[in-house]
Amino acid sequence: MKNILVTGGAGFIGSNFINYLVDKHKDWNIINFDKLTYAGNLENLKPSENKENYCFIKGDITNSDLLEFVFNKYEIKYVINFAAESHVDRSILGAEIFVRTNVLGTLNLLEIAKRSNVEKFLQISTDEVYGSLGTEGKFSETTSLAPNSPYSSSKASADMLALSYEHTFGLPVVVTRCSNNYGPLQFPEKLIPLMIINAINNKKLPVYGDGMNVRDWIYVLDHNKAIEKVFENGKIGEVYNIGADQEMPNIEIVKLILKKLGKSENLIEYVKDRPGHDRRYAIDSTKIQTELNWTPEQKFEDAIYYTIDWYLNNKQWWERIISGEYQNYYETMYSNR
Ligand code: NAD
Ligand code: TDX
Repeated sequence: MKNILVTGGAGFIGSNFINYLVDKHKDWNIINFDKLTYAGNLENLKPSENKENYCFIKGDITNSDLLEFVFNKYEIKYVINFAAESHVDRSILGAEIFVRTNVLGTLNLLEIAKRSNVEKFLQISTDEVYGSLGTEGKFSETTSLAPNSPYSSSKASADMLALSYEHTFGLPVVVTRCSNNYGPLQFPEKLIPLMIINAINNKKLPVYGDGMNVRDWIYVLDHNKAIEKVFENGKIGEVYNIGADQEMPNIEIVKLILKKLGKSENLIEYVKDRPGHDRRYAIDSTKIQTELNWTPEQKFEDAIYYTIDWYLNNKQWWERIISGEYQNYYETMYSNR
């Protein structure tokens, strides 16, 4: 059995990762360690919760004592670190928790992983560490880091710390940097779920600036299949970019969502731009494609429709979140334990 600590496994990408892998790799014992912030949701893990090779522990990656206990108790030899504060707009409102979780939390994990002789430490990072592009070019693994938001700065710091632990102490670290994800279970603060839910509810769709900022989109399952490849075969000390070559200006996505839902474009509202808003991201993923034989399978035009249908068919999931009821429920449940 491989005992794998998956941090942040109750969030969007982490829960999709666990639900995808728990049956596929029965010899992977998945210990999901998550603080259950506003973004963590145990309901995401319904397909996994009764599996023998899965368990959940509520905890904060900045808590050394608890992590030390978990590493010893479960004889952790592998770490996949998804845990993070992940929303750029929130980092503009308050950066401190981003530094605490994304930087100090990652450092804490690295220290304990070093002491525990971990055999692989996979740091889940983002293309935002490279900064912003003009109309031409793509980010490669050798592009200099130039993060612009408190969020991306905290993620870049975490990347650098992780790689420094490989260089200095020989901790077997690998880093992935992925583009914007979309799909089921994404928290409704991010562009695609927010726009789908507002359109369903006939509320205004707030488009920042001129709507021409470009993101490079990847379906969450394609990202997770890439992480699986890197976890199994990625070379120690290396960085792998992950992307699906699907660049889209925000406004085109918003219009596509409205069209699919049969709603009027009058719902679009151009609002004040995000401060320091990165103009364009585009990922060159040649390295993972050639070295690890990974290719994205989903086309944006198909998977966006599947995603819209998922939100249409899972209203209860997001209604509980936007009403705040769900978070209160779990806080109460855990404080009573
Ligand atoms: P998310 O916000 O949906 O989930 C984050 C999870 O981490 C939540 O379950 C939360 O409870 C948990 N968490 C937060 N602070 C914690 C702490 N101190 N200790 C333990 N758990 C904590 O985020 P996501 O979109 O699933 O992103 C997951 C990872 O992937 C992040 O590291 C993010 O930077 C990275 N990433 C995201 C995208 C994207 O498009 N969403 C793209 C590239 C990389
Ligand atoms: O209401 C909105 N209106 C709007 O125009 C929101 C929430 C976003 N936007 C724009 C800002 C961006 O140009 O849409 C684009 C996408 O925004 P987000 O969904 O907030 O994602 P982004 O800022 O690109 O960051 C995401 O991708 C990289 C994730 O949140 C990060 O965790 C990941 O690292």
